[in-house]
Amino acid sequence: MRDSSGIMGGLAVAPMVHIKNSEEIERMRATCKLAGQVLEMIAPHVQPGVSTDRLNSLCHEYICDHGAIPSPLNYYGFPKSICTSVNEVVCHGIPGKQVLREGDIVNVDITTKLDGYHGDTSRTFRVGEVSERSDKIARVAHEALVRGIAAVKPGATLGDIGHAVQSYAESEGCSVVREYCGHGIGREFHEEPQVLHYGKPGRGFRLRPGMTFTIEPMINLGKPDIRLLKDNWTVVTRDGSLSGQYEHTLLITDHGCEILTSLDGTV
Ligand code: EYL
Ligand code: CO
Ligand code: CO
Repeated sequence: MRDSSGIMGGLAVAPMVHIKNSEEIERMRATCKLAGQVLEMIAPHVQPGVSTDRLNSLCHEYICDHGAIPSPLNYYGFPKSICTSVNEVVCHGIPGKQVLREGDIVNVDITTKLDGYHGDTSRTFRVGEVSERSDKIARVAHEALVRGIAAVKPGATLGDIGHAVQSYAESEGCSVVREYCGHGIGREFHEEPQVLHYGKPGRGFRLRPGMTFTIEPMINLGKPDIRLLKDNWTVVTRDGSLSGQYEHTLLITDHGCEILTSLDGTV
C-alpha cells in the first residue's frame, strides 16, 4: 500500500500530483483571486479593539456574498471559517472573543471554495505599532515566502523550495516549523504533494507546468518546537516565542510561476 508520505516498502515513489488543464486553471485563478480579495478586504479591520470573531464574521460574509464557501468551516470539524493565529500561536487559531491589542501580530488564513476549487492564502498583520521582535518575525516570515517562491522555476524541485526557505530563515536566527507544510490544492483543499519548508537542493519531486500548490512556511523567533493547546486545535510555540506565516497558492507555468492569490503580482 502506498502511503501519504510517498514511501512504499522503503522506496520513495512519486506523489500522485494532479496536473490541471486550462479549464481547471481558470477556476483556480477565480477562487484564488477571491481569497486574495478577502485578505485585502479584512486588512483595514485588523486594528486594536477588534475581536478575532469579528474578523471571522466579516470574512465569512464576504466569501458567501461572492458565491463561495469558506473551506476551513467543518474541515475535520474545524468550528470557524478562517484561522486567526495571534503572537505565539503558530497556526489553526480559532476566532473567538479575543480582542486584538496594539503590538499584537495576527496571521489571518483564508481558504475559499468557488465553483469546486480551493484557493488558500494568509498574511501576518501588525496590529498598530509593534515591537522590534514582532516586526522581525513578520518580516522574516514574509521574506521566507519570497525566497521560496523565487526558487520556483521550470526544472526546480520541491527540495529547492524547502532549502531556499530554510536557509534564509535560519540565516536570520529564526526556525522553521516541521510539522506543517505547503500542499497541492485544487478540487481538494489538500492534495499531493507535501511542500516541505526545509530540505536539500535538487531533492524531491520536480515541478511541472499545471501543478498548483501552496507555500506557507511557519517561522518561529525561537525554537521550532510546537505544542497543541487543550482545545485540540490551537498550535503554539513550545518556548512561547513569536511565530509568523505568509501563504500563497501558485501555478507552475511553462516559464516560471503565477502567484494565483496575489492581486498585483507581488508576494
Ligand atoms: C483546519 C483541520 C486540524 C488548514 C490548513 C484550516 C485545523 C487543524 C484539522 C491545513 C490543515 C486551515 O492549509 C492549511 N492552511 O493553509 N488544516 C487546516 N484547517 C484544521
Ligand atoms: Co491557508
Ligand atoms: Co494551506
